[in-house]
Amino acid sequence: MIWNEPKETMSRDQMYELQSARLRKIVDRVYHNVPFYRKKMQELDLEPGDIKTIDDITKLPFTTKDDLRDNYPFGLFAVPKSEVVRVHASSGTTGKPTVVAYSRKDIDIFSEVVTRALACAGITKNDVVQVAFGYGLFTGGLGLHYGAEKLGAAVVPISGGNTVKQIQLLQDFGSTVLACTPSYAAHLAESLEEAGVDAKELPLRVGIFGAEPWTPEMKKKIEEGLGITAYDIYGLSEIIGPGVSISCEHQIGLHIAEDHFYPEIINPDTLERLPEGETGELVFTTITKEAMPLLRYRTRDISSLNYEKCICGRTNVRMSKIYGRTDDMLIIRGVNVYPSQVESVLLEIPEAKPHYQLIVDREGSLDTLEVQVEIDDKYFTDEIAQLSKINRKIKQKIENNLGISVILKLVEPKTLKRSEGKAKRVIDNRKL
Ligand code: DLL
Repeated sequence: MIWNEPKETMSRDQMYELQSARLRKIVDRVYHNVPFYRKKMQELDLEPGDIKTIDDITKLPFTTKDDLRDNYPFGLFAVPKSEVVRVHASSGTTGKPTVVAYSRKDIDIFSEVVTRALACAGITKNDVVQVAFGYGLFTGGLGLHYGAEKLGAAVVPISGGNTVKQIQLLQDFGSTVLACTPSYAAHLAESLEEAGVDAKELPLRVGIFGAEPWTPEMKKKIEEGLGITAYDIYGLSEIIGPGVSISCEHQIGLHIAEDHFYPEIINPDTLERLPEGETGELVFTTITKEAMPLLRYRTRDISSLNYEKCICGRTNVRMSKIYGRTDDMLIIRGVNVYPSQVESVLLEIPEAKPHYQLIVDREGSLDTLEVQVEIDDKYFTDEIAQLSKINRKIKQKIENNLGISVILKLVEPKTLKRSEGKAKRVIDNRKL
């Protein structure tokens, strides 16, 4: 179902007009209300009047996560603090968290875009939505919560973790929708099996998964394990949270709520804007945000854009599934490696579980990559010869895919730490 037909099926010309009008307004607001942006624009010799259509967006300055940190906590607010009704924050691995703020209207838009996303995944007021994203400063829990409520569905706000309880509620409440990170969904599928519960017997039918990269192979595995159809929901706190985009039933890219979040793809090195279809760094401008609008925010996520009308009837631009982040990419002995490549390989090997960890180190001047992989219970044995054979097989497949040699370490079933939220796949000891 299309929740907001006028906004999700408007012609490209109408969208152009709408985005242009909204951009003019937001640029004027940040210029007058946010000293950081006024300074940046003045440095570029720009005035609000120079921005006439959405095409003029390329004249505007970029915003980075460092800019948010430098203005911690409230330096980028475009409204008085009294207009702020909620804040969220992302923890970040180093230093201070980044803070984002919402006015009442921002919160309404947040709910609206999540509602659109859930409707896009075929969810209706008759569904029971188990929200297993974390509630708190993270935007996942509350974001899905209010979107599902607005849709009229019954929300089960269990938050992340507590797997035994998750399983109990899936059974007792008959949840039809599960919302969580894909890594936690994979863990739940396994836990159900261990508990002797046949997931296919449960009323569960749809998964809303996101907040971290996951491969198409992982999607298939989770769909089979839980007996559901999985949808890919994308978003980031700086822009609003979940609901920036979602895949539809045709699963060819994720529809962006572009009447609120204007996307661009740039070359991360030259910062040049790339044409439709090319892969690069995704950049968003929040064209309706009140409390903390951001101009050309560099997400570090790698994607591409497709403006063709979708078979589902939506005209909103689609972004391709996120392959990884520019800062996820490891450079090992000069070769670019993404954790998702390892995931794809492991999911094709029956002896391996998709639970893995990459440990990067440096011996002398040489980088090393250790891949720790959990062996499937069914293949676990005390026989060293058998284990070495499996080890060689996995090592070779990974090396063929990555194009570099790796140290492969098989670990016993269930020894790698399971994530309840975003999985941490890489430990890079070179930075220590
Ligand atoms: O992860 C918001 C969210 C919550 C999205 C629940 C989806 C579901 P942050 O914590 O700020 O916000 O992290 C944002 O997570 O820049 C991506 O790198 C990654 N990410 C989010 N969704 C996806 C996805 C939330 N569907 C960062 N696929 C983003 C791949 C994703 N990566």
